[in-house]
Amino acid sequence: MTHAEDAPGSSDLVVVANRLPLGIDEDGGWQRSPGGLVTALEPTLRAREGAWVGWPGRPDVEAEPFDDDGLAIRPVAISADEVAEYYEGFANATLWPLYHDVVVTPHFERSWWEAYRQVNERFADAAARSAAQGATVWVQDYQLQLVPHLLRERRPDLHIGFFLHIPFPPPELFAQLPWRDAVVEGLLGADVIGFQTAGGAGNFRRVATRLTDAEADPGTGPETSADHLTAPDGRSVSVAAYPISVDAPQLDEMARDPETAERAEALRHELGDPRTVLLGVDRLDYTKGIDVRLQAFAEALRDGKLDAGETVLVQVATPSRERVEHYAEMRDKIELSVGRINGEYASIGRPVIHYVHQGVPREELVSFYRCADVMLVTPYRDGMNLVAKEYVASRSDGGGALVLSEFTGAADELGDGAYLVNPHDIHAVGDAIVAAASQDPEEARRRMGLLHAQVLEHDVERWAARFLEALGVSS
Ligand code: ADQ
Repeated sequence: MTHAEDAPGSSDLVVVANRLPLGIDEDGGWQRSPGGLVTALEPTLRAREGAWVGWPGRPDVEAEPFDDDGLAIRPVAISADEVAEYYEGFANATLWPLYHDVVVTPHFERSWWEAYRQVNERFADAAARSAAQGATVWVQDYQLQLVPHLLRERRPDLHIGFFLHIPFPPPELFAQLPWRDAVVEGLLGADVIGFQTAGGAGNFRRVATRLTDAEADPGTGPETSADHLTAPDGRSVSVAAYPISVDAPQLDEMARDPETAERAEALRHELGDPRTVLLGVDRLDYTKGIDVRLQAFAEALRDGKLDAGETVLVQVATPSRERVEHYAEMRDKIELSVGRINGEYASIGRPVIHYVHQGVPREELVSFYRCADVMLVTPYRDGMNLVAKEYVASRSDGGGALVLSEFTGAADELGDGAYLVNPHDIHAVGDAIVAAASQDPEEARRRMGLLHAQVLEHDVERWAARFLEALGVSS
């Protein structure tokens, strides 16, 4: 890593995201934090002298811009108060619950909104300084919804894209937001606005045409299906679904490694060689429906549909947003349920639920996927859900089964091979788990074959290429 020699304003492609692809650790050193987004965008960014604008992940750090192997890193500083108000407050206690069907009650606080606006201004300034004349800027996610408009005010020459990783709610829920007009205006600053699903894109079109003077383009269909809007300032804005995915070829390769199969077998042995292994992998978030699957599992044991001596549920939950009130409460509830169910159905040395409140390294995660007979993905609402796609990408062996909530974005693409469930219908979730655990091997292979092929063809690289193409960047 060397300090940037480039003057600001030289990048032809700029990604703006809440977090940088590198984070500052406790000792002040830079650490890579590789995620799907980074993997998908890095080659294109490096090929185009790209820049990444984002927060290094620690409050009150004023880091200098630098060049990381051809990628310009442009850190944005966020103070401890702003972390509390912009990030934990407005992003994660206002927008997150509001956009996830109000699963918990959103808090509306004017001071949080002010902080959100201020931090969005700072990101827009940093993006404006990084982008070359006529460059393309791709803004990511709900933390930065005001950036497209703020950036257009500063730099009308830019091509601006925005992608929302979480659901966009229907107008009836979005209307609760006291600052709804400003958020819609913020998003309409983009040339291309991407959503995970056609449903999210339709919701946004309805919101935009109801709350602003934006109009659905005549000739491209009714307001819910037209893929272009005319913004109040007369610009044409494309609004469409770009379902995100995973690095499927890499997962497929990792899963085919004989060491993965060995580790999967060892895991099963460590679990007591049960007949059926059920698996949940999530950030510990109240939208993920971890409570749903625990309850459905407990009911199936109670009703004798699953045998406690032959079935084990492994729940791996990554710690998440622990300073946000609803998260701490939910963690307590889940841990109470795990204790109760084990108290009821486990025997000494043989728990029925193995609960881990930790992140797991990627290789280990793939071994878990290979070990699981049934993957449980039961969110109340989820933009996409990458765990579902990672699981099926890892099952080139044709084994396993996916129980999938119909309220995930992934259900739009994986509905044919998965056991789709309504997470509000606990009884139906239990029945789906039982059906998936006892499926006929031939039928199982047919279903998994469909799922695996779908995700291998529609991987994250294709997602990024499609979005950038819509913005006029060819890969
Ligand atoms: P998330 O809400 O974080 O993402 P998800 O799509 O499931 O949800 O991605 C979670 C990622 O974290 C996966 O890659 C998974 O492997 C990893 N992970 C989870 N628990 C883990 C553990 N214990 N150990 C290691 N890794 C773990 C948001 C939206 C989603 C959308 C994504 C991408 O909420 O709907 O799919 O962005 O757009």
